[in-house]
Amino acid sequence: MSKPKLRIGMVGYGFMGRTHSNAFKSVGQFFDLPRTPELAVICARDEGRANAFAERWGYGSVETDWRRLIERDDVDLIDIASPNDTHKEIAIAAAEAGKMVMCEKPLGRNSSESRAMVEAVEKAGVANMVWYNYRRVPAVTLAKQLIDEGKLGRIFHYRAKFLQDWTISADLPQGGEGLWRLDKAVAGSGVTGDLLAHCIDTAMWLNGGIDSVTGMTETFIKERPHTLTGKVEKVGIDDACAFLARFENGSLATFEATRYARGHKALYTLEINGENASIFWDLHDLHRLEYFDHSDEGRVRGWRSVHITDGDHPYMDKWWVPGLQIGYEHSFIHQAADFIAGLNGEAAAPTFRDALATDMVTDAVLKSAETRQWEPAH
Ligand code: SOE
Repeated sequence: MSKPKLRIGMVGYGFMGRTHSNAFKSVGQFFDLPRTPELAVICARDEGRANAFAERWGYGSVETDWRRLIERDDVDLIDIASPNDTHKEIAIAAAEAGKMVMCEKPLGRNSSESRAMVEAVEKAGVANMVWYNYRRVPAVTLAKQLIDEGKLGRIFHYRAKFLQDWTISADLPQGGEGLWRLDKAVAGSGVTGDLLAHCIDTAMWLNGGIDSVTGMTETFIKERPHTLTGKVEKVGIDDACAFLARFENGSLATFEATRYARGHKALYTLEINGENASIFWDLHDLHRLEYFDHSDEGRVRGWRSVHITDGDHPYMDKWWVPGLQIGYEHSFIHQAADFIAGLNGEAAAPTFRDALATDMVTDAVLKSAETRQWEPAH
């Protein structure tokens, strides 16, 4: 008997529209799922480009107005991969129309937007999820398993950073396609919502809730031409942010993100130090987990670099043969797989409510950068 379809209505065809489309297109080839995803509709304002995207990825049809997309009864799931200022309105309308909703991170531009989105999906009782994809890099999922099994023992330290260098040029404009992340009105914030949100999502998944934070931010380039208005305008986003955090389990943390770390493109690293063991992971080497186990025999004790390619590593039995690694795009495929599997059982995380918790931490970090005080993070 053929499985029921899961008809996807994708909003947005940028970088994230591509990662999400690829996930839904590939997932059924590798995972046994209760429903078969179908790329039903791509929705974007530019009809010509939307048609070209539909042709390339195999979408059945095109809409240029997301309201029309939501009205369609041949779509089950609305996936929001458009800029941050569109998330709230689309997600709430989709939930009210009874659609499942997936949303690119961060959920809202701030926690009050996110809270309204949480209320809408919970009131409607529709399945929902936010694309914090790094949880589903197999090495990171393995870190979660090791921590949950108690292998690290009591955790003392969590350390994360996400470094980039793509906005150093003062000539780079803000706003418009590809550059909306520099426009506060669209993005909500700079590196705090864009990069630290990833670090915080992973951190709270691995190490539990964050109690309080104190942070500092800087905007190195104060004015930039705006692509849409043509005028030189004040830059409202944070170019760099560093913060300290106390977790509810008593561990201490440092977090840093910047787009001004010359030479680094997407250096997301995390390190966790426990009583019995430590873990280190680096996105630039994402198929490895560095692991130090203090219970090893002293003469051979040291950091091991575990190549995460074996069938007993998370997700890896679905891919190739031991020794052959996978990459960035697979984290989205795993997320799509878990979402679809969760439709027939326990809902997969992070839900909108989980992502609201992340936005509450980013709000607290930005607030503390202004107040110069410690701020509660929940
Ligand atoms: C920014 O450059 C960005 O694309 C983020 O928006 C993504 O969420 C991150 O995964 C990679 O960097």
